[in-house]
Amino acid sequence: MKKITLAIMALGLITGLNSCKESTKEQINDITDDMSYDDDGGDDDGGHAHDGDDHGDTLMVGKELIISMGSKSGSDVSGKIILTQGEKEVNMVVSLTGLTAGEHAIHIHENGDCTSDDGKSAGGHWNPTTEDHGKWGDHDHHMGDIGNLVANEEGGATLTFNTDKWCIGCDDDTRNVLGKAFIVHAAADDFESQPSGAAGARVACGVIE
Ligand SMILES: [Cu+2]
Repeated sequence: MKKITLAIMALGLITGLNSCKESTKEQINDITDDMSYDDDGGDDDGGHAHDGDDHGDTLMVGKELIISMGSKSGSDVSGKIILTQGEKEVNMVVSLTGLTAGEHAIHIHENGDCTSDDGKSAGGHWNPTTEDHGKWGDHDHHMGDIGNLVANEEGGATLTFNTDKWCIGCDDDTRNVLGKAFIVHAAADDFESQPSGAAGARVACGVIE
């Protein structure tokens, strides 16, 4: 954990002045440890909060969305996802119940539409940069390729995820998650099968609004 944090901080220092792209971090099933990933802290006090970035718009820092996840495909899954816009990153906290034990893919899909019983009204993966499906952080992945969460024996799952590749309501369509939908699947994402990781039925859906 320490090495990872240091590596991320070093990377942030190297790339921080001209790009925010590489500081994405991921945590699985580990909410309380969130602060250890904060690459804003410590020695990074150069004050380049917004003046150095090239995103071309103002982020709505502090904006919070609480997305209610509804069951799909006859599942018992329910819960919520909280999105918060930070100064650089969007923070996502997922809490779900009613899952089968084990791994389940979670993605952002392109349509903010959860009306169909099978969740397919949400369309395919949100992929504004037209890359192949893959694992977050690898060379190719969709902007909606969050990954897998793990449900315990009681069917509960939590996930915390932070990224500066998203924004809530900014003008950049390749980053703005508003109007899309979260989908949780019956099975795990294999990070290889195209176009969506062979993750099976859609067991929960929630519109990001
Ligand atoms: Cu999906």
